[in-house]
Amino acid sequence: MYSTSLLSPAILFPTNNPKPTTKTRPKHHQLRPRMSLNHQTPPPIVNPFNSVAKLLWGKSLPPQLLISTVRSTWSTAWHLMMSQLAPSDSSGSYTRPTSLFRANPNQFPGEKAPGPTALHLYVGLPCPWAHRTLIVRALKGLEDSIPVSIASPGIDGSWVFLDNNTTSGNKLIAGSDKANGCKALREVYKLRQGGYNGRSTVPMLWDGERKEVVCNESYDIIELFNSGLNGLASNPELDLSPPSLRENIDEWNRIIYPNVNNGVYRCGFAQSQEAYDNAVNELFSTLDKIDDHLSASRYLCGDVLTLADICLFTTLIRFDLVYNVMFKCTKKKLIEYPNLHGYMRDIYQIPKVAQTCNFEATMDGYYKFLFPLNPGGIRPIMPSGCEHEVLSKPHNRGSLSLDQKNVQVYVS
Ligand SMILES: N[C@@H](CCC(=O)N[C@@H](CS)C(=O)NCC(=O)O)C(=O)O
Repeated sequence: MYSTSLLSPAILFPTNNPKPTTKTRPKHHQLRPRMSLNHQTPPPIVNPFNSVAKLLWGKSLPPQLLISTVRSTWSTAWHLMMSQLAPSDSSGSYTRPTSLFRANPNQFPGEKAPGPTALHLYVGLPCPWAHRTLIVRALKGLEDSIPVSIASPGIDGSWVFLDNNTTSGNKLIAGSDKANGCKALREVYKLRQGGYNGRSTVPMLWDGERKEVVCNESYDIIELFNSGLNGLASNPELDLSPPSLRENIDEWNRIIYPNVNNGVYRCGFAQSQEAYDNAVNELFSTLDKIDDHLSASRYLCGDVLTLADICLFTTLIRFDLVYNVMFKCTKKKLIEYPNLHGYMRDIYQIPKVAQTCNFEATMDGYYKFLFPLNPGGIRPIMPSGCEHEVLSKPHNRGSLSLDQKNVQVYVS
């Protein structure tokens, strides 16, 4: 929509390199055998902006008026695009839209229980909220009963499906809509009775029998997967939200959701310095506290992995990969937190969890498709600390468990 070439360094800093002549050509070029009598040196690529810039202001910087005009045009365009991408309040703080379709773990009692494959899960791999549902689905052994379609970000940032149906071992990759054959997620939302014209977000749980959106709120979906569909699960004994810990889990969620899960978005989507300062300070003071807590506790609620850990994990695993750089969560890298990093590796190494992580898709999703935050679309190199090999290193957190067990997750 907006040409970023207006701001390209070529315009701001036009180069004045002499065109190569026969004299300046490197020797190996002169000696290259001629392939054809008609062979001609290809004409140098002329950037018309460079020529105009050279004509207008030569070697100096563009006139101040031009810079300030481009700057205020870009800033207006940026605010306009951000207001669509990330609605904010009057202070410039990001306010996440609420999800419209809610569910509860008792949604499908007795006779209402869906048959296998009546439910279908829609996700996108970069999305931390969708990632929660993939992990709980895997740990509960719901993969066969609840198939998944994986969307990828389209050019306008909305979720679309790809034609290909290739697989990559047991690694999850984006593909087509296996339930409804739609080209875009918004078309699936519209299939429901009464249609829909709100935001088409992932994760989304679809009921193929009723042709209805069951839920598009990640926490509701993971609660439902944890305890509301045990008849379909191959690992029904696993309880990631046992009644004895429920209060403790809620307490952690009340801290983690605003300051960490949504906190990184509050940093990245802030539209004023004040909004960013508040968000970033709250984020890092919360991470400091959690790191401290994890020095003596294997998981957030003690020795048992819970839904609160899954929710924290999907933000932590993206931290150094994207949030640290792109969302300006720069005070520290996650790898600098010894307890948090070990804790993240501990969860990453639980069987089936690593397969739900696709780092390339995650980096692409943020750096290439959140246009207003990275207009050049350049994807930085993967930080070495985020490689699978590093995440697979021993975490030694078993010693923090009272019973010294490895982990109380039994994967079928
Ligand atoms: N509160 C929702 C948030 C979901 C959400 O924001 N998903 C993003 C991807 S990370 C999305 O699909 N955005 C598309 C849009 O807003 O149009 C949840 O936890 O499920």
